[in-house]
Amino acid sequence: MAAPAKLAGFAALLVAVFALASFAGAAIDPAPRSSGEADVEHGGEPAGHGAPQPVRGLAVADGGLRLALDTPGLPRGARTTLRLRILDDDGGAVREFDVEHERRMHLIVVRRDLTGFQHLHPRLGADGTWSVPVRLDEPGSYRVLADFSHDGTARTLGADLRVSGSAALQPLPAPAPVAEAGGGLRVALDAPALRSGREADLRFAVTRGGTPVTPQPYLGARGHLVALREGDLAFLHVHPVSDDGAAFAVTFPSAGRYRLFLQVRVDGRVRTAPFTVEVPR
Ligand SMILES: [Cu+2]
Repeated sequence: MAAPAKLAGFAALLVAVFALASFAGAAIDPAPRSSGEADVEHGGEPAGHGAPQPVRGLAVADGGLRLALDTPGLPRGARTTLRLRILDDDGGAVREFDVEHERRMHLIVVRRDLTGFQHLHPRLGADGTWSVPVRLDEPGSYRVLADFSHDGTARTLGADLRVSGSAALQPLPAPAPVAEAGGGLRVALDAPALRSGREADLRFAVTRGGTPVTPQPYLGARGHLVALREGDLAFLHVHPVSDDGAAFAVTFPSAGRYRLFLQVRVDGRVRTAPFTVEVPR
């Protein structure tokens, strides 16, 4: 009589153990399953040369390197320090990084609903630990994207970071051709004829009070663009296509919505203009 109940209990326990293992696996699995478009072979051709990978940042480990956050979570609303390391196959911290866009590491922190975007530049300690002050005001699950180049290969590894509390997740704002960047700055986006799988030129124009503003150099250019896909926060390869830094080439790998974060420096301060774009089939 008790057998089925026992079996059911055992099954429930198994499920619980499996769920726990899966959770731990998601957090520390050194070899996560690549999915679809992220699963691009590096082969002998380093990314960043030749055909760029269409998306990056979906995997916590790739190409023999792993992103290890010091802690899986951070406290809410407090100035704290985010620490991470890039580990090699032997578990040792990588200390040699190439300079890209004037920095050896670009760190994007953004909540899963694409709010709370931050672009940070951590400092590398002698032991291979990167650290940067950060403050996360809203609870929820965040994505940490570490963008760097090692041995001539550009990589973006991603890991989840949680801030405890009940998160009021926001819907993605509707697509709009103009965004406020703060400080009275408006940025207009000209994105003609977007098609999935096709490279698009995105052109930005910054104005204040209707007058064109020329941004100051920031990270070796007049602007910096980060493009993330709604749904999985895939990190798109973006490169500037004009000397004035007002245009970027992006290939949207699939139909759907993306969030663009254009960053410009004006009056010595970096401002961020966020845009939603919808890419048709
Ligand atoms: Cu950066």
